Amino acid sequence: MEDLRKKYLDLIGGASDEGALESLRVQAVGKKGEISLKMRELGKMSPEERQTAGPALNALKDEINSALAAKKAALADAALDERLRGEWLDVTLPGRMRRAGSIHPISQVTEEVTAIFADMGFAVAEGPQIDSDWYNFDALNIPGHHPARAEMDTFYMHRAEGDNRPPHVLRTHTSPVQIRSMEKQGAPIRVIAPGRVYRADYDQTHTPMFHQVEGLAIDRDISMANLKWVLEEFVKAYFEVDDVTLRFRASHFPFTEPSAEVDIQCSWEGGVLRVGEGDDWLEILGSGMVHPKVLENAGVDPTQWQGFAFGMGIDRIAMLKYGIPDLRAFFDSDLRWLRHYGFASLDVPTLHGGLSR
Ligand code: 2U9
Repeated sequence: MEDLRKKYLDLIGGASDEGALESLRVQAVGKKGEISLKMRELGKMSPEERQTAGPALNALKDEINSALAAKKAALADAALDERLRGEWLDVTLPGRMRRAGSIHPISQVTEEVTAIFADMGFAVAEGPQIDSDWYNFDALNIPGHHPARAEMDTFYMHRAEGDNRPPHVLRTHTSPVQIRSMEKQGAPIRVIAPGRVYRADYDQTHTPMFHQVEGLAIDRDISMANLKWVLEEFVKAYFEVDDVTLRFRASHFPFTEPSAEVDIQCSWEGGVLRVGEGDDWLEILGSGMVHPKVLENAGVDPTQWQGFAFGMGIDRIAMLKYGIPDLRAFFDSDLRWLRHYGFASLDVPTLHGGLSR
């Protein structure tokens, strides 16, 4: 009996799963199990023998049943432990960051500029990026022989042999948009024309495609004084300063007379640009009174109307405001650059703390 006890307790202790335990149960205490057979043999025993063997067999049966139940519970615990180990979750891990998209700095600056001029009554005009050489050059008082045509590194559209339609170009400035606006609505007019322009040039400060915003204000008695006020208001609003001095330097453009390049007062200290303080100058735009020939070319009578025009590079003023040193950062599609300047999240950077060169 003791052999039987040891045999089954050992087997139960070594069982590796519930299936093995069930076979052992059948083998030991099942109807035809070893212990049950032994119990049947009780009938053949003498009353004395039966008196000791009976209770001993019952006790053995109970002990084996308890061992089976205990082992079953232990196996279930082990299985649960194993599952928990596999499904372990570290709730202290940082979450998976999702990168948020954001508006491109050129689009953002275009919107800023548009909003500032809208406050001063300028509507937004748009036009084709491929235009005839009339709209891009001749109407703006830049005739075929004019050096400005060569200087602008113009992209010409391909023309098939024998196609004698006038040449078309990728616009080199947004000025043709304003010629079309004047043709359409006549004077008086107050518009800005932001958009893409193209010149065959590529280095640290030039890309073959860049963005301009030009402005035009035509009325009976618009003067350079109005130009000065509008540009001062623009520079203060755009660079978020209370005061700024502008310097008008005499210049020459075929489409304006007189013409002036405009510098803004600034300081460069420790590589940081501050607009509206210091005694340095930063050239940011060109301007002038619209040439009478240009008005005439756009169907506006220059004996009745006059006004100013100006132009500036959006990419350039974006670089200055947000401290981006290389124009190519905008277009090389390397998002790390844009992220570095604060444009790859939904954060909108500001001038606080100055700008780095
Ligand atoms: C019309 C008449 C006149 C627009 C003007 C400039 C001066 C100018 C440059 C600034 C930097 C181009 O992007 S840039 O390289 N522009 O200096 N633009 S006056 O004059 C016009 C425009 C339209 C009908």
